[in-house]
Amino acid sequence: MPEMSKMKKPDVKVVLLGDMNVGKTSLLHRYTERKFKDTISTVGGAFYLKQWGPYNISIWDTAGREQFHGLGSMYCRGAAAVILTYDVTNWQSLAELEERFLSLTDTANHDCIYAVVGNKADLTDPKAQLSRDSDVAPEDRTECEEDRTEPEVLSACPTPPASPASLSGVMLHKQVAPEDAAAFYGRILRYKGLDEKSSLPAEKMCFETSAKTGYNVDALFEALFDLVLPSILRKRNENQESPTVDLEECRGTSSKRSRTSCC
Ligand SMILES: Nc1nc2c(ncn2[C@@H]2O[C@H](COP(=O)(O)OP(=O)(O)OP(=O)(O)O)[C@@H](O)[C@H]2O)c(=O)[nH]1
Ligand SMILES: [Mg+2]
Repeated sequence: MPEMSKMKKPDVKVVLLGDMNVGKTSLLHRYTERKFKDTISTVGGAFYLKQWGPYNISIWDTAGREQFHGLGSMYCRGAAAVILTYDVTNWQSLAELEERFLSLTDTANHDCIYAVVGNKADLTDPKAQLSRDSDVAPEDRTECEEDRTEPEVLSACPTPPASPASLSGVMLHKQVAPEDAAAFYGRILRYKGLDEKSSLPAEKMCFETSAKTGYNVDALFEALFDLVLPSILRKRNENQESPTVDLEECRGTSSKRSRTSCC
């Protein structure tokens, strides 16, 4: 984890939430490092600071394991966007979002934006096996191209433990349909007491991604960053509008305060 004291202050916070093994860390690696690499189950949480134009966005990766559940609401405190992540091959991972994770977002900003993201789409959807990243790292691009054209070469590639099906070219059954994700998004809005008509629509806020191939990963993060811009600008305005401190006056006030507080 980078050392906060040496870093610029984040303007806004985006949090990845979801059950263990859905691919939260892999999504963050894919976006920030342009790579799909081996992961170990996250302990606690970690963040990455993304420079987005003149703004600094902290992206928080959280642990999905039950034992770290209590930390989730702490990580969501003050979040401008939450990415509720599930695995398209695992129905239970969507159910868990509703049962265990949604309530953790109670500490997020009142105008927090919610994205519902079905990861591992490469396992169920041939189009997600093709990378959509314009700037996938060259070593990864070779791997993706091999995926598509030379399946026999793949046995020589390192096999991520949770994705043998995609490597063998066999598609898995998709357990969560886009309509299920959209229905869940509708329930998030109701849980938050938001009016569906004046909120961002499900078609804009539900994504299917593949951290493995990069499919839709940039689109997800960039759409969210665009949507949190108003939050950033408002926060910056609030900071600018806060009155400058007159030290003399301040001294006067503090001495007055100390007098009043003195018995
Ligand atoms: N096929 C495929 N496998 C993936 C994808 N994303 C992640 N995986 C695999 O799924 C497993 C879990 O990925 P992680 O990124 O560690 O999952 P996580 O959600 O961070 O899990 P926790 O840290 O325990 O909460 C790993 O074996 C990954 O290689 C994906 O898009 N496609
Ligand atoms: Mg993780």
